[in-house]
Amino acid sequence: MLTPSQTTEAAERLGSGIGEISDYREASRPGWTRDVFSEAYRESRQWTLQRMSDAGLEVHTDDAGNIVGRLPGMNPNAPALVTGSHTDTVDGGGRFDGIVGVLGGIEAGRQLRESGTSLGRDLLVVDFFGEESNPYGLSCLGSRAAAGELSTGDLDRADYRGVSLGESYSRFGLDPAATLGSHWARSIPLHAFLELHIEQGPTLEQRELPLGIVTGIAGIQRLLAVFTGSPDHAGTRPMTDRADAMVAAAEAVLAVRREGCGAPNHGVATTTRLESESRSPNVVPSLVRMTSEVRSVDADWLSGAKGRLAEEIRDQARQHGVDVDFTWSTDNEVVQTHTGVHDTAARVADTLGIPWMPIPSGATHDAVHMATLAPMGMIFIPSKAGKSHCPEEWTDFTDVATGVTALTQTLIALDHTELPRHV
Ligand code: HGY
Ligand code: MN
Ligand code: MN
Repeated sequence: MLTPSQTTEAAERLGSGIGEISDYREASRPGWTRDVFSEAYRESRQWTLQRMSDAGLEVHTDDAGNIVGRLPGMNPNAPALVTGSHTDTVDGGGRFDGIVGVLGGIEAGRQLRESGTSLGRDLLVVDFFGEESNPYGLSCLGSRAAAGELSTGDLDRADYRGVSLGESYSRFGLDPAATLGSHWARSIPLHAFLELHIEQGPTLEQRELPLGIVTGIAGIQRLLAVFTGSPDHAGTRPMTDRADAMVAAAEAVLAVRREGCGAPNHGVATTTRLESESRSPNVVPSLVRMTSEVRSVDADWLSGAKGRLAEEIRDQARQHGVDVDFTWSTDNEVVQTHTGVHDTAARVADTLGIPWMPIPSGATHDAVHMATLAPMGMIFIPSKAGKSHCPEEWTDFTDVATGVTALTQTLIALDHTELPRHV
C-alpha cells in the first residue's frame, strides 16, 4: 500500500500523463479528438509504448494493434491477469474516457514492480486498439479481435467515403488478415480481466462516492432507418398532399426518445444522426437516413424495444405516405460482470476503507469482449457533473489515484483467487 506521499506522487504522475497524451489531438476538431486510424492516434501510440516501457513493462503490439505491456510473474505459464482500456476518443471527446484505464494499468504495473511485489502470474496491461464506435459502426476493434469476434464481413464494412475497414487497417500499417488471426484464446490463457474506467455519468458524484463496482454492461442495438417519400417542389406542393420523408423521420426521432424514457429500469435510446439525401433547400425531402441506438442492461426490455419502435415508426410513416426500412445491428449483447471478480473488488475496497456502490454501465467497454476470454470485472471512478464524450469531461487526479489503488490491490487479490469460469 502507498504512503500518503507516494499517493500524491502517483496522482501527480497520472495527472501529467493525462496531460501529455491529451496533447495528441486533431487540431481541427473540438475537445481532445483522437479518432482511430488518425495521425494523432498513430503518434499517441508511440507515447503509450514509451510510457509502458518507462514503467518497466515488456512491450509489444499485437496483430490487432493492441499495445501490450507485460510484467512477468513467478510462473509465466500460469494464465495471465489482464487490465487495460483504450486511448482513442470520440469526435470532440475528453481526456479521461479510456485513458485512466490505460495509464492506471501502467501505474499499477509500475507500483507492483517498484514495491517488489511479485505476482504468481504475468500481468498484462493493454491499450486496446480503437474502442470507440467509428464510421464502420463497430466499437472495440482491438478487444473484439482479441476475443476472436472480428469477422471478414466486418473488414468489408465501408465508411461514408467507401473505404473498407480492412483498407483502413492496411493504411494504418496493420495487416487485416493477421488482425483476424490475433485471437488471444489460442495463445494466451487468461485468469481474469479488470478494467478501471470513469463512470461517464452523475451517480457516483451525486452519492459522493469515490468508487463504483460494475454489475453489468449494457447491450447496444444500433438502428439505421431509411425513410422514402416523394420529392416535390417545396413552394408549390400543397401541405396536405406530401410524402415528406423528413417529417416521418422527425416523428421517429421522438418515438425513439419516448422508448428510452419509458424504460422501467435501466434503458436509454438516442438518435444521433439525421441526414437528407437532397442537397437543395427547396425540395420536399424524399430520402432521409436516421441513425439511432438503444441500450440497456435489461436484455428483455432491449429486445422488446426493437419490436415496439419498428411498429410505431412504420405506422407513423404510413400516415405520411412514407415507406421505411430498418437495419438493426448488435454492437454488443448485455454482459454481466463475474461474481468472483466483483466480490474480490468489493472486499478489497472494504479493506482499504474506500466507500463504493454497485453500479451498471450504460457505456460499453473492451471488458465486454474480454469477458469471452476470462472472468471480467470493472471499477468506476467519478465523472465531474457526469459529463463525458465532451471537452468538459473531468475526474480529479486524487480520484484517479484512488481508482488505481483499488485496481492494484484488487489485481493482487485476484492473483491468488480461484475464479470458476462462468459464474
Ligand atoms: O459507446 C460507448 O459506450 C463507448 O464510449 N464506446
Ligand atoms: Mn471508454
Ligand atoms: Mn467512450
